[in-house]
Amino acid sequence: MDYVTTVTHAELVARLRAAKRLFITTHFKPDGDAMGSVLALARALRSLGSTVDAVLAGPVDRSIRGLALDGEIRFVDHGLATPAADCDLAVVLDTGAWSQLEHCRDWLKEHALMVVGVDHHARGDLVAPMRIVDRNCASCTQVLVAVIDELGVPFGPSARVARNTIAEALFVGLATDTGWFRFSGADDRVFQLVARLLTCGVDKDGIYRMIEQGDAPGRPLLTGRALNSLTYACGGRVAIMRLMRTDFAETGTGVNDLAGLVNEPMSVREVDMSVLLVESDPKLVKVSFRSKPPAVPNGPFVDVNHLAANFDGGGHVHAAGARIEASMDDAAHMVIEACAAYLEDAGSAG
Ligand SMILES: [Mn+2]
Repeated sequence: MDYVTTVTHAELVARLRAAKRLFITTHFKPDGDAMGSVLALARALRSLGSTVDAVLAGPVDRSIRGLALDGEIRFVDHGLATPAADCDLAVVLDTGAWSQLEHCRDWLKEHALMVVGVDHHARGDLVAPMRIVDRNCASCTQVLVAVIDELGVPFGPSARVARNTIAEALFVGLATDTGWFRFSGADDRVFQLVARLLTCGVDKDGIYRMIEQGDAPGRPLLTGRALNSLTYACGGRVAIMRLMRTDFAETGTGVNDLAGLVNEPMSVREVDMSVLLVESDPKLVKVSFRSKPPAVPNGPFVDVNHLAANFDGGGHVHAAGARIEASMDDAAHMVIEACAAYLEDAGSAG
């Protein structure tokens, strides 16, 4: 079966309304959209009187942790995070991939009829038999807008700036998944939604400062290490950076300090895509792929979702990730080979 919508908004909302004790989660290592999605739906359902266990699993960047008020989110850094025994509905947001849901995968498989999903990714597994998937949305929070509207919950107060609202959570997902409205997914509908959210009192300047200007002191040092490792492949079209475990140790940083670092070489004119290789252990490398949108409307671009699939990874056309079980040198070699093969195919096809 394809990874597509299986229910109407009304049907999904009927399930949400009927539930008394909900479990809401998202992909391991949540980003701004995952966090914003969980927060937005949890706030909406709590405002209707439901009990919500909102769970984020794995490392969460410190820049977005501050979006949640005390007690709003259950952060589970390691191990399992499953619903309580009396849970009557589980909601999975911003992913449909079993590989990203290890913290509750077994529970979800055993209770499939109690699982609903909302997502905007192109690919996914059948985690949630009842799901809304809209790959034309720039963020999962954008998909949730119609769901929360159907629930009848207002996004926030109008005519005054307010923090910790549904509008703020929706805005964060939209802003972070579009690179603050620069990526190709930021179309006219996105800007119309932004206008609506600003009308609901979203403090965009305060959120920008919190999310984008909240780095730890070690982050510029880690960026320096990454840039120092920069090499180019495929005639300069592919930028590749490497970070070893020692780079984190010596700069006092961790995987929570990596947000956006892969984009650094995108400022170079010739670069079409950027790759960041991070040594996780001596035989495991985590890879982030990013690509630029076309230089001209409908022009060619690198589909990194397709590239990442070479390594059992995936994501979006301009942002994807994968894990390679190999040493850093071997992983780098494999990635360069895959990029070269892809660009050669694309060149001959075009
Ligand atoms: Mn997303």
